[in-house]
Amino acid sequence: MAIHSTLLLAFSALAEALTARQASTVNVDLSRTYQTMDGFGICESFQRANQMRALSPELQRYSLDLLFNRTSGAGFSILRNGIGSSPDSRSDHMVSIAPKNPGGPNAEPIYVWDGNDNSQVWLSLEAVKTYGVKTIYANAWSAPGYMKTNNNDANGGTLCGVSGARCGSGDWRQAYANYLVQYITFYQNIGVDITHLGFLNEPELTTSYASMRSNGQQAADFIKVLRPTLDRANFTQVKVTCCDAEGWRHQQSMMGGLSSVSNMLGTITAHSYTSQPNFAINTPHHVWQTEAADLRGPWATAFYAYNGAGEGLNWANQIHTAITSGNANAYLYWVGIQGGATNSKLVRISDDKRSVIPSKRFWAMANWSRHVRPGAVRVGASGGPNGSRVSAFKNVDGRVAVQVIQGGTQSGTVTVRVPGLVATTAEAWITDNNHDCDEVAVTLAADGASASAQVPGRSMVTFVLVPAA
Ligand SMILES: *C1O[C@H](CO)[C@@H](O)[C@H](O)[C@H]1NC(C)=O
Ligand SMILES: *[C@@H]1O[C@H](CO)[C@@H](O)[C@H](O)[C@H]1NC(C)=O
Ligand SMILES: *[C@@H]1O[C@H](CO)[C@@H](O)[C@H](O)[C@H]1NC(C)=O
Ligand SMILES: *[C@@H]1O[C@H](CO)[C@@H](O)[C@H](O)[C@H]1NC(C)=O
Repeated sequence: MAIHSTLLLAFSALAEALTARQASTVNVDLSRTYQTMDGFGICESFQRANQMRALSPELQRYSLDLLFNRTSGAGFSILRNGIGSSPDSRSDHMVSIAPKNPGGPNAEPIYVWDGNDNSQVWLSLEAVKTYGVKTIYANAWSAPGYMKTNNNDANGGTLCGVSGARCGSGDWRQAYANYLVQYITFYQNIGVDITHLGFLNEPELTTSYASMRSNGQQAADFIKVLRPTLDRANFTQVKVTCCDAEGWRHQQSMMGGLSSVSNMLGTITAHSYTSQPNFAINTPHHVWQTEAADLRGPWATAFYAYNGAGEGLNWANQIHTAITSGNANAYLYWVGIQGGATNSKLVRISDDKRSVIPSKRFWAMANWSRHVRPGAVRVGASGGPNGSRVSAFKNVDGRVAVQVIQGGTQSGTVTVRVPGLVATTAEAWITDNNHDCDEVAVTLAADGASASAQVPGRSMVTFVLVPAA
């Protein structure tokens, strides 16, 4: 009996070993094209950029490299900044550029620009000037309190003047549009071009911090004023975003109300908290997943332990879903770098502020961001090892990047085939429990149309096939 079960165990271990090492092929179809990517990014609003800036010069540079460097970090291509609405800078408040009510919507506004904007000016200048980031998304969580029905930039309330929001002080839509244009003018003056402008954040939610309610129709009522105001100020290239809803489904529900201003809209934006980006929002515009995070923590650094909410493999898969099922053109995590014990950020500043610790979530996202550059077109990809998910992109420079996320335990040789491509070099990069975007051995076939590398279980491997220049 004892011998029998030992034999059985040995046999099943052998069978597992046999199935666990299998060769497989990923077939890439360059003629099947999907969305064009705008990039990957993070946010350092609510004074998080101040935390980065307070680090020692060495850690500051290390942090900036982690976020924006394409060879040593994630090479993020989108920075989302917060446009302040608060009357003060207490706690983590973002102070408004017009903190005082000038007396009414038609009174001359009293702008106060400190040139710092909670260190977001510093961060934006580094991103743009040092690392060549081209996409800066400025996003307001609320209008200043005096422009709203509740006379407070926090606790919900609605912009005075949109449907169903009448205020004794009048219609503040034009004043709010002027205010947003003034904010991006301050940035233009220091050499930072804001490319995307949002005026709402999670508008279905009332919170104790900056928040403003809006439905789709009310958002349209404001966009009708904002778009021409931007155009008159020569900001014709700046794209108006809407609406950073808390979940993908809620954003879909706002699309009907926005239909009358579709030609004034630039980019549709939504978060992943109350519903996942696992279907395509019905719109002709680009769609960005602008905020996702495991908000509860506790701080996790593993790529794979038990598929916990903060683990790298989990996030590699979430990004895959947003891009391949949600048709997202961009993917942003909530915070890039800050202190504290939750997974609301990708990289943690230690409590003694003497170290900066990237999680595997960070490296998983780096895997996407480094190789899927702005302008890359998603192309057909199928096959791959059992248990894996695959995707492929053709970059503007001709490089083909193929992601193999092996969520299962099977290990083996994976061959990526790209008929029609003649690559002269190939690279492969692995992220797993033991690697952070490390280069692995890869074999390029003589015809330049396929490359092979080992893909271990519970890993993400990115293949890059580089055609002749
Ligand atoms: C993804 O990140 C990991 C680090 O965790 C790294 O080893 C791997 O090479 C990266 N993959 C790509 C495609 O960059
Ligand atoms: C990015 O990192 C590499 C490697 O550490 C370094 O050589 C390069 O100067 C960095 N790039 C920038 C723009 O700082
Ligand atoms: C916008 O550009 C036009 C043409 O270059 C110029 O005449 C006008 O003064 C500009 N307006 C503003 C507000 O900068
Ligand atoms: C794929 O993996 C699943 C479990 O992960 C297993 O049940 C199935 O037999 C495997 N298929 C092949 C073809 O290996």
